[in-house]
Amino acid sequence: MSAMLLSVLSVVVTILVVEGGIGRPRGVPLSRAVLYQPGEGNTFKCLNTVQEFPFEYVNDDYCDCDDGTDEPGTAACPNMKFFCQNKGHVAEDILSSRVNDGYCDCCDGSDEYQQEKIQCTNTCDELGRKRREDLVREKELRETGFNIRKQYVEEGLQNLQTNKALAEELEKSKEQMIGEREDFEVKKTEAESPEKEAKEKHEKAWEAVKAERQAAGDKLKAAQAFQQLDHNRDTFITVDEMLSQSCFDKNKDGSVTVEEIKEYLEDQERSTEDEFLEKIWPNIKEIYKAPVEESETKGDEDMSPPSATHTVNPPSINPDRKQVPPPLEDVTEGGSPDDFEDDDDDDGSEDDDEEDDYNIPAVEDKKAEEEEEEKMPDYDEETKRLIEVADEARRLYDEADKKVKDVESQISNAKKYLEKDFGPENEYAFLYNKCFEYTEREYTYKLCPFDKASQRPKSGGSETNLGLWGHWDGTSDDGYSAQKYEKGQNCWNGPDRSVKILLQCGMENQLLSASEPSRCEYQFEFATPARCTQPTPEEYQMNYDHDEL
Ligand code: MAN
Repeated sequence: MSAMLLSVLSVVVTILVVEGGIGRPRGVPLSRAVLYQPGEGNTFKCLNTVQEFPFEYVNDDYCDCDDGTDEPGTAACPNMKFFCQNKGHVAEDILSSRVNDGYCDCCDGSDEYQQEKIQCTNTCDELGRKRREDLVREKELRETGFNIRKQYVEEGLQNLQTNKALAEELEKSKEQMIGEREDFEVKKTEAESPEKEAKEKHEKAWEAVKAERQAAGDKLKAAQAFQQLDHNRDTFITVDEMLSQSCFDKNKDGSVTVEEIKEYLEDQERSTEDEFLEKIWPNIKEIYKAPVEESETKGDEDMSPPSATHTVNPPSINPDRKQVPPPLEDVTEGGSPDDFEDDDDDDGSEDDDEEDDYNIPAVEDKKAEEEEEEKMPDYDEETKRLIEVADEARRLYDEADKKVKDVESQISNAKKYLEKDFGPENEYAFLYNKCFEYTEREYTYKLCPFDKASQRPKSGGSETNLGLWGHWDGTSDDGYSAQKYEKGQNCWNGPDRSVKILLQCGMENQLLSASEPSRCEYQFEFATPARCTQPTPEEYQMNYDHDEL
């Protein structure tokens, strides 16, 4: 260091702050003042090296010590700290490069002591006052929150015990209910067996009646067909008579040939009625079309009566008339023919039938009647009684089964509750089964703690699942400071949606914010009294004159 510089500095620089009886150079906190006392021969020993300089070198604006400790109050040594006492507010260390840089960094302005550059106003009292007010508010908030948290802890514990006891109790009643259900099941089986037997008997009888009716109907059709084909009424059906019926054009070449007819006629020239019914009708019944039907299909313009060669309708038979055979007598073993009595007024009156042909409502009535005929008749009284008994047994069984299922679901809910980690003192249990919403510009976000998180567009539309409860996700020393909801709806070309919830102390449970820092990875801020810890006196001591940092 030059002699001239030394002489200037010896006058100007080593400004000592004197406090509590111990002097200390500028920029040194009280706690380190003792390290800056002049040594033997008025020297300064660098704090981390063996170097030793005259004490005037301290804060002479020239970096002498390799560790920079000789310049606590200037910007001469790089990367050092300057201590602002900030009396009235909070003391702090600033980077030494900010000393005398023309900006006021310390609220007491102590970093800008070369007043020719800038004159700083001391704002520490004002800032300190504001901070004290903030701290008072924060302390109150924490105290209030903490008191609420205490209630949550109590309730959490109670709920835990209640659920435990409930689960045990429900398990017991479940056993009993299962026993009851078994009893009802036996009774049900006992009641269903005779019911099934009786119903089957009835249904079998009905099937037999239907089969019989069908056979009778078929026979009737065959007889009608015979009469329709026997144009000359000589009681035979001949190849010629059949040739005029286009339905027998087997190869569909547009003309009916003798060969085709003979195939149907079993290689005969003609057939008697008996033979027709037994052998020929089975050959043609699928393709046979009554002449009257053929003429009907030609269209409405053809209203003339069918020609004698083509269609001969025996007056005694109405082709539309479905003949219902008389009630069957004891068609199956144990059958109850009475059940199947036909209500049809089957007196064979031709007048009535002919009237029906030209009377549309009557045709509709007939249709309804036919539909009715297709329906199985009611069960007999005894079967009905057995069904009633079985219905009652089924009802009782279903009721018992529902009770078991209900109790199982209650047990599962209680267990789900017991398995959840609601915090070190169950203080978060209070939030279970509750949901909270937050609406921002585009979406309404919803959080149901320990269950799920979701997002709904404000403009309408369906809810998007952002994730299901996953785990606590705080820091290693404060694991309960955050939660993670994961495996939400997959993001197109991205991850499954997930949410991190940052918890903070608040007097109320409230979803404070929701954001999407990365696509489909959301972050919520949630305030809850459950997160409030008790304020300690140290945290809120209002002595701001301390200079420890
Ligand atoms: C939806 C929302 C958004 C998300 C996109 C991703 O619009 O879930 O939050 O970023 O999908 O495509």
